[in-house]
Formats: sequence, C-alpha cells, structure tokens
Amino acid sequence: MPSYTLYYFNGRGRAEVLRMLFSAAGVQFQDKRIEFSEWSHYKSKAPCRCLPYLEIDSATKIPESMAISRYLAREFGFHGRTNMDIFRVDYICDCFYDIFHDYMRWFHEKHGRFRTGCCPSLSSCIHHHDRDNDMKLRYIDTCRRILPFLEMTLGSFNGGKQYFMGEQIMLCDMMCYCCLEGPMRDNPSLMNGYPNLMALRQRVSSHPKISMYLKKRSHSDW
Ligand SMILES: N[C@@H](CCC(=O)N[C@@H](CS)C(=O)NCC(=O)O)C(=O)O
Repeated sequence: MPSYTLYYFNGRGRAEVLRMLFSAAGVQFQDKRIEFSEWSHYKSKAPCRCLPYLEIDSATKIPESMAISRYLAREFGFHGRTNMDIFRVDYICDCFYDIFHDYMRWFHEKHGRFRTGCCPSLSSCIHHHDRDNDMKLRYIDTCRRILPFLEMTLGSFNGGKQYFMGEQIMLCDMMCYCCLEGPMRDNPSLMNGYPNLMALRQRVSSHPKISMYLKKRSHSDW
C-alpha cells in the first residue's frame, strides 16, 4: 500500500470526501491541515496553486479534488465495475460537485478569503457586495436546477431505498453526504422536499466505517 498525504486547509471543504474515502476503505493517510496564515508558504508547492492535493509515496502530487476522489475510488472499489456504472457514479458526483463548487466559491467570497487586489474596507465596497450577491444567486440557482434531478435519479433506482448504485456504497453516495454538509448548515431547510436524498445521507452516516469516522473527526466550522 502506498503512503498518502492529503494537503488541505483546516476545514472539511473540498477534502472531506477524500478523508471519507480513506476512512470507508480503512486506509491510513496523513491529514495535513494548513492554516490560512500559512497558505502563502505552501501555495508555490501546490500543483495548480490550490488545495486539496494528494501526495503519493512522498513523490507524486495530484491536484483537483474530483480527480483525486475518482483515483481513490478506483483504488478502493467505490467507483463501479462496468463503464456504464462508472459513468453513472461520475455524473452523480459531478452534479453534487456543481452545487458544492458554487457554494464554496460563494462561502470563501463571503468570508473574504483568497481575494487578490481587494480594497481596504470590504464592508463598504460595493464591488465585493455585488460579487458576493452574484455568487449566492448562482449557487441558489444551481441547487434549484440539480437537487430535483438527483432526488428523481435516486428515487428511480429501487425506489430510493438503497445507495445510488444499489447495495454497495460508492463515491457518489459519499459526495451526497459531504457536499451538502456546509449548504445545510447555512440553510437547514435546504433539503426540505428531498426525502430520498435525506434518507441517503442518513444511510451514509450509518455505514459502520463512516459512522466511526464521523464520530472521531475533528470539528471545523466549514
Ligand atoms: N477545482 C479545484 C478547486 C480548488 C480550490 O478552489 N481550492 C481553494 C480552497 S477550497 C483554494 O485552494 N484556494 C486558494 C487560493 O485561491 O489561493 C478542486 O476541486 O480541487
């Protein structure tokens, strides 16, 4: 088994599904968490100059959370066997990622992170206020576009009573849990009207290895 080091900020964010994959597979990894104050030091070492990235055997660095998640899912058996199964897992993951990506961009914008060339007084800056609002509207629109589709997709397979792909948990089920955590904290009624997806999140959190992970993971606000 190779050695893995996962680099991300000290939050769940885009790395949480990767941590969950390791835990569901029972594979050890080093969870390297970088504070925002340290970011300028690490930035030049990160491929694509952003996080997360995964280092394998202290030699290979791979960027992009979704590419990493697919790589790990294939290594650990959470990506399906046939081309069609893999395709289904991928498009469901991409749907959750669309929501999460828009959410994260809005979230970081709202908290003033990673801005370049920003003005001294953020609160009075109309430009940032407009950007924040545009990003929020885009995120809300993405939720409205995608959540009904995912609810229907899950319901059309065994009446939504299992995981997306049947009896075995897959990457897309873990995405359903992780990508909706932040959005649901921000808006507890977000998932009203999506009973299949809510029941799936419950199923994921009750998975023996994942429930152990959720109990022992360190708390973070985002
Ligand atoms: N598509 C990339 C996006 C990565 C990304 O935007 N990461 C943010 C943190 S959530 C980041 O590293 N920002 C640092 C910066 O922009 O300087 C992925 O999914 O990995």
